[in-house]
Amino acid sequence: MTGCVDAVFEKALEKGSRQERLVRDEALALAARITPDRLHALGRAALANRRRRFGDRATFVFNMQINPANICGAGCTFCNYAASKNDPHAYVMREEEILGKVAQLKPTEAHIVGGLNQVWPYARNLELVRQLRDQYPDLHIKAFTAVEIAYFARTARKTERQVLTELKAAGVETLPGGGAEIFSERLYRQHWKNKIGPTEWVRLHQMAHGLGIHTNATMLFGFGDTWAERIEHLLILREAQDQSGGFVCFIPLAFQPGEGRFLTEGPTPLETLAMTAMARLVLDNIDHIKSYWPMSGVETAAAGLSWGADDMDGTISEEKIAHLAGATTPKGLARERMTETIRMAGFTPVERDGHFKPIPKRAPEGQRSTDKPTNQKTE
Ligand code: V47
Ligand code: SF4
Repeated sequence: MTGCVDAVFEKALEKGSRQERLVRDEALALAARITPDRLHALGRAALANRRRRFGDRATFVFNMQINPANICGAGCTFCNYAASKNDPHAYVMREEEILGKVAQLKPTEAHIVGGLNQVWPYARNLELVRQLRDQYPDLHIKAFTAVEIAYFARTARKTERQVLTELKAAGVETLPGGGAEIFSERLYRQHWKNKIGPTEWVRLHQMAHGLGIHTNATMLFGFGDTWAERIEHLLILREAQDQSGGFVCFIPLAFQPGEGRFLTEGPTPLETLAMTAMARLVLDNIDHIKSYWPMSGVETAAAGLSWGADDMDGTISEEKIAHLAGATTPKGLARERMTETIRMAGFTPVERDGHFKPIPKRAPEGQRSTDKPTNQKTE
């Protein structure tokens, strides 16, 4: 029996390293048994696959996360970010504060998500997007999870299609991948039953793709999920992508246990690396895999580049979701620290825009006399 599983595992690695599609049994065989030898083999196959696609380049974006308010009553068991109105860690940002931070940082991308609340209802969020677009025509606005889109539609008495269309017209270019959690009805009932579940999440992303809005996809793991459920998530996503084609990037999110909750530990670094490698091998039709450092840790995220990831997300500036759940990583990384981290991992750092396109290297301050585009290559 073991020999048979090993043969399927070997075949899966061979096909995966060549960017060929794994059949279901091969995908499941990747996670059938975790041993040191298998872990190394997974990493090697995923590295070969990402090298075929990206060589030794690893991208990052100069971005900031904007979370207008953390008030939310959905009660997802894993979330430490959400607060009730009177909680000590509840906060509500004002428009001027948000616009001021953008003016100060001038990021390439703004990643905007918040809680489900009426302090920042749909109309206010829509207006924020309009103002950002108006003041920063080049800013890439990646905003609102499928969970928020569903909530906006319900509370503003509009269809989800209307909400997506209006947001796009106002300036939203892509949707982030949050709220997917893990595509398991078992875990949905246990952990986030007050918001949309897997089927609705996929439906809304496919609706966005139909409207020309590209999206990301996440998977939360390490909070009581099984390896089989993780692989199932990847297979569902792969099938959805075959149908609608608008997923740009997949981001595995390592669970942060926070304090006094149902688990005391999140996934180990090796588990996170194995998950990254499996995503690279199974998701043959999604180009980018992110190593998300606020949740995995900077070193594990950098190692993830050798386990199939090609992107480190961004400099972020002020991460809140992982940090309110006890993450000990920095809240943001300076550009220099990001490029240094990528170099230390053996890759060539490339700064990108919100669509994963390399952007020309900026000349240092004081040397921008011409301000004209140059033919200078990115690293
Ligand atoms: O949906 C909540 C997760 C997500 C915890 O699209 C937690 O580029 C770990 O989706 N431990 C929001 N995870 C973050 C997100 C994201 C992040 C970076 C980039 C992109 C992108 C998307 O964070 C939520 C939920 O799944 N989350 N609590 C926790 N304790
Ligand atoms: Fe609210 Fe999102 Fe936290 Fe769930 S994960 S409680 S929807 S902020």
